[in-house]
Amino acid sequence: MSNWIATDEIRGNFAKAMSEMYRHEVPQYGSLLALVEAVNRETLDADPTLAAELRDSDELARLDVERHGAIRVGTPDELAMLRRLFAVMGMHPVGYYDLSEAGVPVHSTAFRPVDDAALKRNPFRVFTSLLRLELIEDAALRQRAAEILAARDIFTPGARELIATAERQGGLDAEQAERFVAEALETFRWHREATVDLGTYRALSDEHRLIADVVCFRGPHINHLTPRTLDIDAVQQRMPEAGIDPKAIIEGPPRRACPILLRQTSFKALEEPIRFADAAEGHHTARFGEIEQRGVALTRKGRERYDRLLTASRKGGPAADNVSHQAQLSEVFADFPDDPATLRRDGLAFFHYRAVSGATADSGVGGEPDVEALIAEGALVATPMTYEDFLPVSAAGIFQSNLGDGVHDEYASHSNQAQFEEALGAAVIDEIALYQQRQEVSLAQALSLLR
Ligand code: OOG
Ligand code: NI
Repeated sequence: MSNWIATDEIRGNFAKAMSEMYRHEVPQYGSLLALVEAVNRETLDADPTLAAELRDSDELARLDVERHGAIRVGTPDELAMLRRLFAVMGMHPVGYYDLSEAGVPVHSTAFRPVDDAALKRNPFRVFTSLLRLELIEDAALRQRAAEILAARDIFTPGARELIATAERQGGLDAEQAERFVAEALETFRWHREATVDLGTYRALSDEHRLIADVVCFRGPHINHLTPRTLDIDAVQQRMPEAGIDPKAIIEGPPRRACPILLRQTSFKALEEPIRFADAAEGHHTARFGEIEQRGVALTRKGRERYDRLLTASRKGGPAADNVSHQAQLSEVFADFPDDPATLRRDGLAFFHYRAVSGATADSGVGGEPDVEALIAEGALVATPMTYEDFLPVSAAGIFQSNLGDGVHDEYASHSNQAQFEEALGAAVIDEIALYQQRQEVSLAQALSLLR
């Protein structure tokens, strides 16, 4: 056996180091964490059943730990190297998101743990976007941006060396893992100094604020971190009294008895002082804080229904405020089943199956197993499988609320997963196939115990 440090442990240490760095860099993020902690505590006090459930599933201790962060990079090489860096921490590219339709010139994936044990240990993921320079219409500006990007290296020599070592050895020992976390962290650090003069920054920013954010700095600063909240509606409502300016609406599905997919909200990005290469002083807004609340993962059929209802709810144009937005959503989503049994029987959501210890099966074992009968007789238990990914419409809303006014029209481009995967140097994992597989494995294991 090797003495390599588990990838789950490296990921946990990295997420912790990133959280500390970000709290130091963006003090308002610390205020958000304090608010989330207070709301989580009050929710648990008011709901002993929920508290017991979380305690039984070992969730309590790491409730306030971040669930995701996000970065944006400029070149295929940067993306491909990030894939190798994240792999050292057991994080792999899952899903493809095209944001160009929403006026954001990027496409993205999420680097995240994929198997049950790793997700349980620490689900930290990084939403990673690649700038699509080809969408910049002005040829001279496109060329200039490409040159600036070609001149930078967002990885330290130490990080490059340790990634190669991990690949060669098949892991890192304790000393190497500790150095790796410190070196990898450098890529995500904020730089107060831009690499370009103010004029270049302005030209890129006028094309799209996001282009300036990606191109003008030494690295892809982490632009937000996102802890988990047990009551996103309460945090949204209480942000102003904590001195935090929230985005207008909570993204995603409405509040449900049986939560589905992902609900998110953030505070607006802060204006931060920048020194430009020509010694000019200016400002840049990029960094913010976000919170998330996750529900059950939907099957393809469930997801299609979600997308259809979400589109229907947007027909009337944007709501005046979050309260009316949520009311509008709830009305439309009345058509979506809201109890676990129906979601499961209608094939709308994914579940984990577990054999009840000591149970024996009276129904159907030997022949074709009758899952419904086994559940009804108490031999088999199905629990909702948490959604681990992102939602493109929600992501676009998060991007836009943090890019300020001057929202760009839709880009005349199509989603291009093949181009993204070529840049990445690998195929992205299909998230639906992954949930399906985890469900099948859990069911097969449970049934084999009942035989
Ligand atoms: C990423 C925005 C998307 C989310 O939670 O949907 C995102 C970004 O602003 O770079 O993080
Ligand atoms: Ni996010």
